[in-house]
Amino acid sequence: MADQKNLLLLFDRPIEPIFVQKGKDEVFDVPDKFLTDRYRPISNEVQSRFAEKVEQRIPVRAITIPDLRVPMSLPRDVQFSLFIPAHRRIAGRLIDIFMGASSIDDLQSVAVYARDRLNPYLFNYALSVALLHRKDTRGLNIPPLVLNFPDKFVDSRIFRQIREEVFVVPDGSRRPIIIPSDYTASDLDPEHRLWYFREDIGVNLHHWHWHLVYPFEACDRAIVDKDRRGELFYYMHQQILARYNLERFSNNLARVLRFNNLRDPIEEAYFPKMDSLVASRSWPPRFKDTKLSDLNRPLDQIKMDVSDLERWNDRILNAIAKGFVTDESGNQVPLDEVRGIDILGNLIESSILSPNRATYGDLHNMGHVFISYSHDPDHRHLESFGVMGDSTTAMRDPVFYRWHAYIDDIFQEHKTRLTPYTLRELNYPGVSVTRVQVLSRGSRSNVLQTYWKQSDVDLSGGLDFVSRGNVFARFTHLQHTPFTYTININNEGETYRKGTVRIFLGPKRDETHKEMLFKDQRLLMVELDKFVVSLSPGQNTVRRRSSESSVTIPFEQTFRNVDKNRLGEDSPDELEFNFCGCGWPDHMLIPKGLPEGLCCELFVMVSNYDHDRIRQSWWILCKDEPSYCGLRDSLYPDRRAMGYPFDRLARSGAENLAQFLTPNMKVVDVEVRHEERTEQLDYEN
Ligand code: CUO
Repeated sequence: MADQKNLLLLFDRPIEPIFVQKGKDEVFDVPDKFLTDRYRPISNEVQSRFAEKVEQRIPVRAITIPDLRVPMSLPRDVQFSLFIPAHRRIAGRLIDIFMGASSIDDLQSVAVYARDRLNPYLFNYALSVALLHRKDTRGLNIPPLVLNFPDKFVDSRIFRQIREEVFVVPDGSRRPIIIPSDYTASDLDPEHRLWYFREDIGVNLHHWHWHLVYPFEACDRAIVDKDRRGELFYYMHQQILARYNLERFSNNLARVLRFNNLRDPIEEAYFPKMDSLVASRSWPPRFKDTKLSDLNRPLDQIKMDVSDLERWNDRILNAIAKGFVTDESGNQVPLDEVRGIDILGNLIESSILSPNRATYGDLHNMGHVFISYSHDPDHRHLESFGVMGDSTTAMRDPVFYRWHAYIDDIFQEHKTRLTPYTLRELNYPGVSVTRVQVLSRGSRSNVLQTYWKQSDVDLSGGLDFVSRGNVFARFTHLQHTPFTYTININNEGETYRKGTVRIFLGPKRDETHKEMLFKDQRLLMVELDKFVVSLSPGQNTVRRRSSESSVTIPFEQTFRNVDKNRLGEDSPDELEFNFCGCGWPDHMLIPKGLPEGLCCELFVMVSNYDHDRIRQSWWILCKDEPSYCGLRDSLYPDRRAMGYPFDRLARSGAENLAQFLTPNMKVVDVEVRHEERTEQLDYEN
């Protein structure tokens, strides 16, 4: 029987033919009839040439291959985008084919056959989704995309240097290639101050991974239909915005402006400076003040007007105002406190779970498409889409945040209509938080520190047609000093009680240095952690390390390599690694501070676990509750609305955070100080 781990080798060096050495020392024994027309006539020569030097040959059974005409209709050398409806349908068909293979053996055969015939991005996406959702491949770690498609993450200039290093210097003596840390614009562009957030490899990997775990379209509805996935779409993106806005404050920029008038020129320009290795073309830029135009791109089967977006928007807002959406059969589906946000998430994104795509359309996805084609709306220049057209690259562009601020605003239209939480709902009688402190190594209490750090990522799995061996790229990213929360909680009862500790960080003042009102601040509260505690009667001291956060995954997990950093094979840990593998990168947990300190408020709440608990049909082991990513095959592990207690407006009389507090909550002032230093790596490292 085929080893499921060999499937991961199919991701390796995506443009090199399938029979070329994969991984460290392995080669697929490809049946002759599986070879493409170019290589079949010379199969003996090419196969033996690459098989000679390797240790392990992987047998591939020659089975009857399902009909691949639909996936093959996408050329191999074009960009692939899930936002484009025609591409989604193609991907859905391919996912279906991979899901339908009756065994690992068959899946390997189909994938080996398909690999050199399909668009490499499409192949990577569909196989990743299938491996994440098949029962028999649950333990596999999908390699982070940067390892196989580094061209989607870094400055294209480094590839020439890498080729030289790999060609000239033997493996073992190679030096890491430095990725410039600040290369897409100059300081003339104020938006460029946020380069370290928008262009962070870990941030973009998080977004890629999230959309992999939560596809919005597949022929098999079960792949899409996950517990509260619409709400999670809203919440995860809302949190990205909150984080981005906090970063803007620490860069003396105002909150991001919604892109709500689709006829307005987009002031922000973006020049990605990346080349697609598959399409052999540069990612197109967007110039300042570009406007959206009606789209007519027959090749992508898109003919749509800006007014279509506006119409969908109006219908959605209308539904929110009325408090219900109308499904395809004409039934009214209420947008209530419990299900409303989830329905809206699926409707606005939109996913196939939308109650009525014909009426409410495909607003968020097509917004990405309109923006990403704004430079060539009728394809007269034969240009592909810009970075906004791909969830892997979209977060690099300042307009991503403007678009999502607009999308979030629609969600907030619904949220602000909900009845504010009452004192009774918020309080946990008999439980009070008496003191909160954070301590970071080498700092005063309640001071957090950020600085720059260099790290390496091995790009060898993404470099086609170069010699073997490792080749590292060295990049600079934000980092914070690890810290610990100490929370004193008083349980006035006489028995043990359980509580959910919810920790958020938000700005103390707005961009004009005014103290914030609750209605504004709640949108900027960044979730840092959420965990369950057992409280014995009397005083309890809870200590929690920042690295334990339910929001983040450690650096090694974000950048994990197929061969390295594996947990125990087939252990429950490994089974959940992929879901736990989806998470905000730990190095971006805390926003970059200011040299003089960015004034923030740290909010801690202990809510009654009896009201939060979800009864899972079976318990899955994940390091913690993954706040932004959910749990595989399980319910979201918190009954409360995502973002609770900041997801609604405050009760009347609570104008600011201090007035909002109940005894089971506490706020402390925290400063984030940024030190302008870079923790360098030695060349030997
Ligand atoms: Cu994640 Cu717009 O959804 O990019």
